[in-house]
Amino acid sequence: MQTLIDKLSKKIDEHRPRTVRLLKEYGDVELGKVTIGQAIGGMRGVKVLVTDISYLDPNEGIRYRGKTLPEVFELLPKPAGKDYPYVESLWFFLLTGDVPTQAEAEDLVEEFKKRRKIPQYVKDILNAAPKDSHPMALFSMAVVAMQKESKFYKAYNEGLDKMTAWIPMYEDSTDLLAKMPGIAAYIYRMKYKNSDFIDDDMSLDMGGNFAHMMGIPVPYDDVARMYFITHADHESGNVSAHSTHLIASALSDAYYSISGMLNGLAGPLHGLANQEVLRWIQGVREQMGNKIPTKEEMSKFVWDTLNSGQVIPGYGHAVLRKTDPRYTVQREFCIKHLNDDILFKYVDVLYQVVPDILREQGKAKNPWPNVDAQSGVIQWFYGLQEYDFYTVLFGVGRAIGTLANITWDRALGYPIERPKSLTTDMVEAVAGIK
Ligand code: HAX
Repeated sequence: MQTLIDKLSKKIDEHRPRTVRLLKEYGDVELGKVTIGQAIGGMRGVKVLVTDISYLDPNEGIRYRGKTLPEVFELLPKPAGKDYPYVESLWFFLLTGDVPTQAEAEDLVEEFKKRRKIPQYVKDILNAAPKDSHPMALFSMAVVAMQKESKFYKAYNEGLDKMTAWIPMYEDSTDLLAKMPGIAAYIYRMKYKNSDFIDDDMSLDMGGNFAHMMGIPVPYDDVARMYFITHADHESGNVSAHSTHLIASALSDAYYSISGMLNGLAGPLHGLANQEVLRWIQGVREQMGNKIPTKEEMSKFVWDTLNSGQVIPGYGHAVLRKTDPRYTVQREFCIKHLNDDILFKYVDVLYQVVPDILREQGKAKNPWPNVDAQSGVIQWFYGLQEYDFYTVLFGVGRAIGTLANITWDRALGYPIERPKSLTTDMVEAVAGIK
């Protein structure tokens, strides 16, 4: 673990002068302009965030620290005999940009184990929640309940030093990340398995222990590793990443920030889309009486959905303009492991018809599938069929990237966020209407 914090410290020292120089000497250089369309239209494409942890190219898709997802899967150390890397090793990679050695990854796995015990009061709070609370509301509640553990908050109250503020942020982030899979599994067993909880197995890494605590057998451990890594980061402007960054910019700690991140992720246009995809496919399946629809039959379902004013969940994207590589890695997983699965066949027929239909409809700028179109089917196949839980899985994954980002935010001293708003009168005046 010392290796990671030492390495990170060195990286931060090397990086800081670049940010300082850009601010001091080039602070007035324009990165772009802002149109009225962007101000009213959700700030699409406005370049106002700086991060080195991931970059989303509209035509290529996501790269973490310059690497594509298949490269990340290939490069990061794996547990013996497993196909997918230690999730813990992604934490090391996203923070430092360096691929950890097998020994460094395994050290980190041990460090995470020391931090993953869930406080009893969190379990008590979850147990006391209404039985029909959404799992995302429970997850957010559990995370914010742990705010009292914050080392950053404590350091702030003792007089925070700007140069070292990233250290307690890093500590909180590691503590929280280590606990999130266990909390997720607790929520799952409480809500859907009659509170028949399964104890932590200290011999297992994050992915392995998560599968164990969920009560889902091998190879679900590899599914969990693949899923958490695939969902970890998508640069900084999406709702979950931006909420985390925005909240942390007020010097709120990691617990407040990640609870807010989960609230944003819970929206149906963002992370909840994976649940919506499954709900929608199940509706089609019921109507088809389990028969795999022809392309014509599926097209009719898609048009009916569009004509009723709904979006096709799992399709479209605010930035991407091609098939999401996160969809592709999961599709390849499905072709290898669940090629005969009926729901995968539904997803496959959808892939054949939806892009053409969305193009014909002419509204969506991107007719291609995103990450959420495929992920629920994999979970369903391995027995996790309570689809309103799916966004919780996304939340565990997304915490990795967003926590790495807010650790760097503190390291680089990013200030409180405060864009400017105008009134409609003012915008009309700029437009020359008034
Ligand atoms: N089905 C039907 N219509 C769609 C569509 C879809 N999948 N995607 C976009 N459109 C529509 C929009 O609703 C919008 O219509 P209006 O002009 O009537 O408002 C129009 O096409 C233009 O939208 P856009 O510029 O292409 O897309 P946005 O940047 O505004 O929105 C979304 C991006 C992802 C929210 C959008 O594509 C969508 O609603 N997709 C379905 C929900 C979904 O899959 N969300 C998950 C996205 C990935 C993610 O964040 N995961 O967490």
